[in-house]
Amino acid sequence: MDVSWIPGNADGIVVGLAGLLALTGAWWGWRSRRHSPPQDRARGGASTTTPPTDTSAPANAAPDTVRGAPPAEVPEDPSARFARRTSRVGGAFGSRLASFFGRSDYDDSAWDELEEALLTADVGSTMTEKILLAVRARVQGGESTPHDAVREALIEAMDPDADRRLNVGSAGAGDLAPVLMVGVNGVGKTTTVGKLARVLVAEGYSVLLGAADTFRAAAADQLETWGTRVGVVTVRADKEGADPASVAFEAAHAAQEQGVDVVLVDTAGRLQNKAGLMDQLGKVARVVEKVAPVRETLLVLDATTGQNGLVQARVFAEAVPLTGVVLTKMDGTAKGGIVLAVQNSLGVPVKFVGLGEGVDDLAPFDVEAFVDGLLEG
Ligand SMILES: Nc1nc2c(ncn2[C@@H]2O[C@H](COP(=O)(O)OP(=O)(O)O)[C@@H](O)[C@H]2O)c(=O)[nH]1
Ligand SMILES: [Mg+2]
Repeated sequence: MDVSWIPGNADGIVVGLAGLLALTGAWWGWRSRRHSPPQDRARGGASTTTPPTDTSAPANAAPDTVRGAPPAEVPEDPSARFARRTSRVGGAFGSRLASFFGRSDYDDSAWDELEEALLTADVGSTMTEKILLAVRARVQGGESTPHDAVREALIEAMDPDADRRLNVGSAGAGDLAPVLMVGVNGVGKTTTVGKLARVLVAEGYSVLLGAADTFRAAAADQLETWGTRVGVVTVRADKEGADPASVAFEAAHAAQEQGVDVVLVDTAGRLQNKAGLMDQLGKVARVVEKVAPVRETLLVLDATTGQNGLVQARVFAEAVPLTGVVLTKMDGTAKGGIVLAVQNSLGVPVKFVGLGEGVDDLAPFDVEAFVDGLLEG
């Protein structure tokens, strides 16, 4: 999938969505005549929500929504999202840097100022050291201005050549790509599943959600509400405390049977200890693999937790092989430097950033745009 965001301009999206609506309606109509109801297919305590042709509104949905119906709203224009992104991530870091750039003399106190700005932004000590060395060499060697030197050093430190595309194949190919969303409780996994489903649907992918956080019924309700909002089916357990792995399997299995492109599996983060975490996530991944190879395991991290989030991140990285990071709540922190620390520590790229609680508040991570946002403050 190309994560250069939703292609085309707003007009194109409107026309595209109208076409998609018509096609999806026809396809589901054909499917529902051809297949047994999803409840009949569900096994092991998991059930599938009513497909989009059912017009009965779920209890937890807004009154004007139809369960599983294609999205009624048109996604936000990518350029508007981009503007919000760059205006939200700079903040305090940007103003500290502005003071550094405005100096007339680049003596020791200048380098201390830059070091403090980087450390306060959660860049982490290792990366701060590297960036300082690179900036000093460029400025003292007369190669570039302090502004350009910092910009270049930040871009370099963010691994600009890393592949940040989501590995989910082509839209409409029906070659199932399972994506697991992992991370501790409250970081934004369920919200990210919803937003990501929205992006994929807008790009023409067929998507199914799996509610493998079975600790609380409310967790599955929350995911199902997102499914309704973005127009995709959710497979969930009938009861609280069901086996997360069996729900994950049911979701992948239903997606495979229905020729769906991507199954997004939401998992629980309420795990008492590392052994329990490894055991449960490992099991979820293994059962999904029985249906199709897991293409992405995305670790969701709350950017506002700063360096503490890195400790959690390492535990997850030991439990399952990660393929990317989603940094949420970047709208609520001036510590954008955490992106560098996370990548450096885990060795996997940040693929998306969360910029709010809204349906369009997920942006693909773009190194240059991000660094410019940081520098603008
Ligand atoms: N401001 C902000 N809030 C977010 C973002 N992502 C998630 N949240 C909020 O964080 C809270 C926890 O999210 P949830 O998806 O339930 O986390 P989970 O426990 O990991 O599934 C909810 O109130 C979300 O609305 C984000 O990017 N920005
Ligand atoms: Mg959740």
